[in-house]
Amino acid sequence: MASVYEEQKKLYLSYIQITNKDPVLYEAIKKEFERQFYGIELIASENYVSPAVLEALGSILTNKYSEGYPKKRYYGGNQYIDEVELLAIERAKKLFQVEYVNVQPYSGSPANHAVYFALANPGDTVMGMSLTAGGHLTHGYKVSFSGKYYKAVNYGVSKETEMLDYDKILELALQHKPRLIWVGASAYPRVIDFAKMREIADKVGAYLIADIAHIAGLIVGGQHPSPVGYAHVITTTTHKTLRGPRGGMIMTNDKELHEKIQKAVFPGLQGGPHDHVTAAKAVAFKEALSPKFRDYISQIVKNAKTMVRVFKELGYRVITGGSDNHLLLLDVTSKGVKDLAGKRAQEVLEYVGISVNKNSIPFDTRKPWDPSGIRIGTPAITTRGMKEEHAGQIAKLIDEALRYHSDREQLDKIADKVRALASEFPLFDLAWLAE
Ligand code: DSN
Repeated sequence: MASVYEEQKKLYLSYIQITNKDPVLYEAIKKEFERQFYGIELIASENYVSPAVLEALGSILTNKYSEGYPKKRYYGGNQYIDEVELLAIERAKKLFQVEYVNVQPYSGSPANHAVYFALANPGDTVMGMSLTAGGHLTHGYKVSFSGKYYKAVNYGVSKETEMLDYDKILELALQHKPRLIWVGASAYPRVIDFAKMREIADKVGAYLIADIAHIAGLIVGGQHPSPVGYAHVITTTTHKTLRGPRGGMIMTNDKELHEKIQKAVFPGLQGGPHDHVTAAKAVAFKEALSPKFRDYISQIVKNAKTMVRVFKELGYRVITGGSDNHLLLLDVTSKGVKDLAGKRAQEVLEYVGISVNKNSIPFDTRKPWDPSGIRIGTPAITTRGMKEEHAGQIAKLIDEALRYHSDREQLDKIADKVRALASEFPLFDLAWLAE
């Protein structure tokens, strides 16, 4: 019987056979396939798309220019592109239970940029979670456009609980009276209280913008409360827990805000939408509407909780003491292994075939290029079919690799174990094709 690897490789090579005419590119893609197949992917923002999403991304829809919106385009020949975009919009509306959706943003940062462009003027005060506490660059970080063109005030987490401190956020909001308040994070393992954030926004007359890029899949899968009804505007990417193509999206229930956002996306910031990506978004939304997706999302959370438990048993400090979602933050310095912090941990784990990213922890005393922590996410391993027992095994492999980080012989043995575990799980869930 063919191994999982052989079956998957055959399938994948059939996708990329056309690039075989360009051997240099073909080899690079093939090697990346092998890295993905034999490796264990724990970067919390990454995932594996279905073959149907890949097909849509590779479709002839990439050939078309379609500036404008359905039924109101600048160029001719858009009758079928309109069908594709309307399908994506309808499915997104159903999935998130919202009234208005713009599916054209190229990714999360452009989506957020469009919200600033629509609802604030340069120089306005805006508030968002600080990058070091787990926020995103576009929520007002100093090197991003959001920190350069706007007066950004950052909120963080409580020193005791390492969780969002809503009293402090209110205090800051009352003091600075921001026009926009961003809520959402890239490295926050706990539930976000959107209702509380809306109360704060209302007290100062600010727009509340929820950036749900990381937790969009959890929201539609029933594992995190929705910001709908609380946030004035919601932005997301479509490629993280939502498991679609790289892309962005903006949602609202307010017609007036929607009209401003439409103008901000096009012609304000973008040109022609990427119609092949819009099609792939439509595919991903259909998949996310299926009952199977709810099971997938609930397994993501179970896997993250299992890892938390095992790491704690192994003596690590887990930031906030746990996880309610798809990720956890580990203080790798907490075991006291000599010469080990986030940077070395990321490198050594990469050596054994496990991908994570180094990450600052709240109130980190170390620099961002070599912080104290790593961020670990379970969306990708769960797509491959891994369950609690495998999540536990992976946590133990991580611990071994960190403890033996200077012992090449031991690391090679761990790398073999990682490869053996990964090889049992397909990258392509062929069951999606049958549905
Ligand atoms: N780069 C993404 C992440 O890893 O969370 C955020 O945009």
